[in-house]
Amino acid sequence: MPRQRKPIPGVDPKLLIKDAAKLLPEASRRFFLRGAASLGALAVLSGCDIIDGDSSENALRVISRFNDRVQALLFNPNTLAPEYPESMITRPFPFNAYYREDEAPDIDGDKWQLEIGGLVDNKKPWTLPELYKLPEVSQITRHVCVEGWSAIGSWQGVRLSDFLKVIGADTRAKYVWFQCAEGYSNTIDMPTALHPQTQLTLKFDHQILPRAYGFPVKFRIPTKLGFKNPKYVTAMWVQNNDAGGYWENQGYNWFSGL
Ligand SMILES: Nc1nc2c(c(=O)[nH]1)N[C@H]1C(S)=C(S)[C@@H](COP(=O)(O)O)O[C@H]1N2
Ligand SMILES: [Mo]
Repeated sequence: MPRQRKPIPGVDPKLLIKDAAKLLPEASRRFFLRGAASLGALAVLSGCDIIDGDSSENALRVISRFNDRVQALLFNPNTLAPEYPESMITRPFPFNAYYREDEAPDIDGDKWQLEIGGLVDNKKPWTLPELYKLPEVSQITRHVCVEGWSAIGSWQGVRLSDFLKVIGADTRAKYVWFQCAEGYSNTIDMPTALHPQTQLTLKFDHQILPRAYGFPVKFRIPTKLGFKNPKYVTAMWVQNNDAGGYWENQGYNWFSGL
């Protein structure tokens, strides 16, 4: 069961909506921001008026549901999410999950392995020391959560497109599916998996990923909403069927991003 959240003090709904709008496809984003990023503009975009005046969470739900098919068509695999200077990193970076922080998976990194399955040549599982040896990339990007907050974080790890090459993944497959230690899961489309900023993440702010943010491995997908960024990942499958995910199965749209 998802937790009930209180409105977050100090979150400016207008700014949050602007951040979320950056995840919309180019054309609708322009329209949206021209309309002063207002809830009114959202109501027009979504063609409905379920939005109550000051609930940014509802607004984000609408963005999340906003016409899956149109989003998929407009997704530009070369559009980069904005990157920020170190001085803008949100500290402390928020923890979020469908449970409390002290209930987060506490994984033994020595025993953990990343299981690989589906349409790949090499299904050998990966240990942490093996993953730490792969070439590292870094990003400082904004994470936008449908529950009504956004924050800028710093993540390091392996570019997912490089990792898919290393394991001999068939990148003609349609989806990549992630399974997490506590039962969370989600699916992304292959163009998103191959996006240059999509990252198999091993570190936060150049330190080994803390438990709160997904130790030992999360996937950072800055072109997508927060719930498409799985933490505590235990398995990755390359496949042609859409396995959905935790939030997707509760009515959030599947695409949720650029
Ligand atoms: N395994 C797992 N991954 C998850 C979640 C979760 O509950 N379990 N929550 C998602 C949501 S809704 C958000 S906003 C981000 C929060 O990541 P953070 O704790 O690093 O801020 O993780 C996403 N990935
Ligand atoms: Mo989220």
